[in-house]
Amino acid sequence: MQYHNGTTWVDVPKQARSPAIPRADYNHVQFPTLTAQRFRVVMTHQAGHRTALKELQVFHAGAHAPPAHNVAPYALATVDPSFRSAGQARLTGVVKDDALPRGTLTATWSKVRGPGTVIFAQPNAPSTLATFTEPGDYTLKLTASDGARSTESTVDITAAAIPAVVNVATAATPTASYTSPWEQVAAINDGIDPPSSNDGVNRRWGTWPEQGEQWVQLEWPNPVRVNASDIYFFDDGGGVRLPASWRLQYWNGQSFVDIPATYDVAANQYVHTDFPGVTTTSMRAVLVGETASVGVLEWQVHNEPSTVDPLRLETRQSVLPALPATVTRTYGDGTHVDSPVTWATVTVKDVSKPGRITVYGVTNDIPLIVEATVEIRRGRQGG
Ligand SMILES: [Ca+2]
Ligand SMILES: [Ca+2]
Repeated sequence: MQYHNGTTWVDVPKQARSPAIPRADYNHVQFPTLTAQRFRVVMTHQAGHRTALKELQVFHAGAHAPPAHNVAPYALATVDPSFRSAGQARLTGVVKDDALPRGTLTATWSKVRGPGTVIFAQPNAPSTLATFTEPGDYTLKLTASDGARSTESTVDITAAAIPAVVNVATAATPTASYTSPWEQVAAINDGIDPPSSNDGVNRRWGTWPEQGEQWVQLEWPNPVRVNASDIYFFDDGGGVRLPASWRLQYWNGQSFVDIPATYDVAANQYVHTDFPGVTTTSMRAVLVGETASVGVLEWQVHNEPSTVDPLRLETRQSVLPALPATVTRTYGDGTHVDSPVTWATVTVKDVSKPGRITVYGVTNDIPLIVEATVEIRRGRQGG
């Protein structure tokens, strides 16, 4: 709660809240009597959400307000069960506070136990991506702090090893030549395995009533090198049928180019296609409907396995190492592709003594664990 003191907005002093932590519907705030013409409620959104207010009532209750106490923040560590990427977890934490004592609230993810290193994409965001450098059982901790008091919540995660080949489609942005208003192009790479080509449960991409040549497209923020596809066609037995023919295309930097391959057509299963590896930022599946419209329920695109050479870096005692923003992947045919990398957090304490430490990172888009050996030399800068 804030009021306008004639010059500026200031916090209403000594707010006693019931409940202390915000909840849906009724929230009661008592405070010593004050005189003002303008009151307002200042709300901080939960990460990834928005806030709405249904009703605000302000009273002169005539009663003494109870004393205001700083209540420790609320913290809940959870994972998104629908996120399926081996060796990684989508953390979906919740932190809340009574805005006392200073209106600040921080969230911090850390590892409690587990066989490997945990790389948090954003260690200070309640919702973030965690990557596990080794398979096994982990316990992660979300700490919420208001500057004076803190609360911890833990979550247990069993991590699998990161496979060399993954479905990179889920990291791409989908678009299409046309989408029926009641269908969704986001259906093509949402990671849901369809129960049949006439899926009446999950969202779908379809082009009814458009016929002829239609396409769906995947676009990646950084180049990927891929050599296989699994596509599950939509066929409702009516206006949307299997394509008469289809083909894959890739963006060569100037235009979409047909990929030579054998293109099978089948209902109620993934149709697998191997093709010569291409390095690209975008692919299209072009479907031709001769007497009906076409559609796709799910489209997977698989990368070629790649390696990243271990890095060797140097730093001085108590100076954070300059970890590179990108690393170079090498594919079997000798192709090199630069990939952005997220590094595990390195603190000044980690490099406080001369010696050697290993810092782990994970490449974005196609996850691959990267290892940097950092040699810590004696003496401070200039020493
Ligand atoms: Ca508090
Ligand atoms: Ca789907």
